[in-house]
Amino acid sequence: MNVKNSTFNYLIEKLKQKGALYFILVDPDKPDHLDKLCDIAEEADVAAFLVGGSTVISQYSIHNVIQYIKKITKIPVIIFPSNVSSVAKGADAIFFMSLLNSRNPYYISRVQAVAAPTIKKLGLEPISLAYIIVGDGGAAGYIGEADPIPFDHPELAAMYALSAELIGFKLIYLEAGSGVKEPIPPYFISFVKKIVNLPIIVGGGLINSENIKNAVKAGADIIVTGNVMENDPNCRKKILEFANAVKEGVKERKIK
Ligand code: 1GP
Repeated sequence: MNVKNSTFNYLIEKLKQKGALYFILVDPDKPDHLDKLCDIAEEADVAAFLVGGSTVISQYSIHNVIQYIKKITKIPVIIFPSNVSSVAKGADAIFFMSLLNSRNPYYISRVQAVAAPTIKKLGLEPISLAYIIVGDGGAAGYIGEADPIPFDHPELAAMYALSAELIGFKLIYLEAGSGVKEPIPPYFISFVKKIVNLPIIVGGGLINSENIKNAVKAGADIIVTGNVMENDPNCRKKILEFANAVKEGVKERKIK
């Protein structure tokens, strides 16, 4: 892969231009309304599709969803893996992620060792990502055997995020867990943002424009929504609204 043309470089360039980006997460086991999501994504300026989920059943379903998205749109597709079984061909990149606050070394470094040869063989672009689970943590926290960081201790997340930056990770993902009732509060995001220079992805429980705008205002660089689009026949309207909320959040940021 030519470094200049990498998905990571494309995202960083786009982030510089726009100030914040919007990603849509597709669970390959629940690809409802995927046609509608793909149709509207370019108009909404969605920066990437993430494909994955904590309980993904098969490599086959991931591969099918990647192929489907790529037939309809040119938006990059990034695998958001939960295990070795998520490594599939056809994506533009894969988050090569370590769950930093897991209690189990498997999710910190061992699964990465098992997956690395296949990632290399398939020619997937790895984007190193420090995954930090906070708040409820949802299924990701349970499966990943995490010690989720409570919302009243953002300094603990900042310590993990800073260590990730010093190690050389390229992105931070603050994850509240898919479908959780409470998304990451703005003060928590701001605290981490002040400490690290890496782009921060925020996801989990962001279900309306207000949540999204506030997260971006607080310093989130990339917003991810997944669950809220599933089973929603009005998902096209919602995508446009959410993409607009990301733009509004950038305009209202105090620290640019
Ligand atoms: C989950 O952060 C993502 O890994 C998205 O969460 O499904 O709650 O939008 P939602």
